[in-house]
Amino acid sequence: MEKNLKDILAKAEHEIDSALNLDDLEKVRVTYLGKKGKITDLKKNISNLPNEEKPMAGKLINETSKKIEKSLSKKIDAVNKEILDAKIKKEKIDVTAHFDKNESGHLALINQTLEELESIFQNMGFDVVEGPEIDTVKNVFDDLNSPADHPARSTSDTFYITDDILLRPHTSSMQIRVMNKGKLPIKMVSAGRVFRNDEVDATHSPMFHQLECLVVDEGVSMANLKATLETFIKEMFGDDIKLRYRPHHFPFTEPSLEVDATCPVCRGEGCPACGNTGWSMELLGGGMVHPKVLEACGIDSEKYTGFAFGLGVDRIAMVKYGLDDIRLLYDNDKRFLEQF
Ligand code: FA5
Repeated sequence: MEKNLKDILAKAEHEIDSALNLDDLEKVRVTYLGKKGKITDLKKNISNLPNEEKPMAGKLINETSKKIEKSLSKKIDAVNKEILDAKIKKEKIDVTAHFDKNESGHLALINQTLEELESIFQNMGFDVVEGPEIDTVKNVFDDLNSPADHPARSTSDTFYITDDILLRPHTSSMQIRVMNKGKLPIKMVSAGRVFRNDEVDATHSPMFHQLECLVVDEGVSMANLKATLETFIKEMFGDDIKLRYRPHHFPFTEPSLEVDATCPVCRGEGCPACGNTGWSMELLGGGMVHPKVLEACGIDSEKYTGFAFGLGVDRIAMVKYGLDDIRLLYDNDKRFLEQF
């Protein structure tokens, strides 16, 4: 019996040593300690032994069983540790490894342009004034000398909230708000969103941005308007950019004009961006403030004169960044946005 148990123990320990994984070890356990295992069989046979051999046989079988259990449990711990180590190694975070730096966003192109415009005008001594996107018919049309039958007043052009309240279709209502404060002289710009029932195309959007400029003082002339525009355009696009003035009509300025600039892509040579004209699309409308507008705001038009213009900010951004479609500014296409 003793010799048999020693052989069993030696064989079990060899199998435990050679086991590669938990499955192998389970097989060893079943072979020796399982319900039909070799040690279990021996335990069952004790009752068949002569009485005087039973105590010694029982003691030896238990000792062998305990040794196999101990070796098994030691090896199971070792295999489990190996598994854990391998897992940890695989999941280890290498803090020295190279990784792409965090992606961070930036101001939308239109906001970059608004900031640049405001900063240029601030450097020229203009106040930057904020105003509401929802305004009154009085500020948007009446006090700006717009005739009752002006097409811009119609509901097919302008978004009304009530008969008297609307989404401003231009920033010129800010002229009225500032002049009504009664503080002279005035030298201000005011930028923001405006809304029109315009069909969307490459150069038109129903929501776009304007920057309004207003100067009112004694002796303000068309020469001041031209000088301001030319200084601004050089700051924005460079020295070799010229402006083209075309006569126009606005109810709130007299005389009135529209302004284009040398195409900044080809610098006037003619290219696909400007349709080979050498000129940008229309950038702004302006003129000398109509005396009736000054009077509507309680300003003596005999003593004071003024100039005003309204700049299409989206179009300035298009020209500056060489964009051929205004929708690029609003599509939120990451491939486009990442370029700026
Ligand atoms: C006006 O809005 C006048 N209030 C401008 C003005 C101000 C004149 C002060 C005199 C004195 P106009 O509708 O032309 O004018 O618009 C001005 C500029 O806004 C245009 O030159 C153009 O650059 C831009 N613009 C007009 N409509 C759109 C549109 N749907 N989408 C994008 N930009 C537009």
